[in-house]
Amino acid sequence: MQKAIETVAQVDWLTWKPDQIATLLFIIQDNRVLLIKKKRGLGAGKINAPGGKLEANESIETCAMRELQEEVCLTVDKVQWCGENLFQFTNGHSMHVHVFKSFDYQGIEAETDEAIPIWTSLDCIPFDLMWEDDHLWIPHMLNNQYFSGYYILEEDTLLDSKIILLNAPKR
Ligand code: 8OG
Repeated sequence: MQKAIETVAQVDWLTWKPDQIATLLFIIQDNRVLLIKKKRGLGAGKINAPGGKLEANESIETCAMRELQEEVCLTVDKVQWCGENLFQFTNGHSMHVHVFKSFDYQGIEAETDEAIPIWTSLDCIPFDLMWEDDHLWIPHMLNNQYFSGYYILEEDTLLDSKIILLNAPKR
């Protein structure tokens, strides 16, 4: 019988192909970051950053900007790539999430069917209400360290992780 995947080392990440590509976008201004309470989709009920799945014929940057607009009604002109998270779930699902940030935005944030916007002090990010892996990589993003993170999750439970800091952004 094939051994169930429980550790990052069991996956051949060089040939790994995600089922889905998605993005997250952190808007940072005046020592605060814009988070959301997600109302639906994967991770509903959790606090996260705006983001979502890549659509056909869309760049990851466009996806990040579109999801921000759809979820909290804000517009940004450009985004900076910060890192990537490669999630392998034990049920076979896999997702490659590109993380971006932006320091500028236009508009006034508003609640939508998808999310409630929450401006949060950078000192008080509520990691206990977020995905279990977030406390491992969000500090690198806030310290301007590019990263590649590899994770094994059993539904919401993080089984194993490895984070590699990069010398340069991949995008
Ligand atoms: O389209 P939908 O909102 O369902 O896409 C899922 C979103 O959830 C997408 O933005 C990526 C994000 N996401 C995961 N896993 C994790 C995680 O472990 N941490 C964070 N912060 N976001 C995650 O799919």
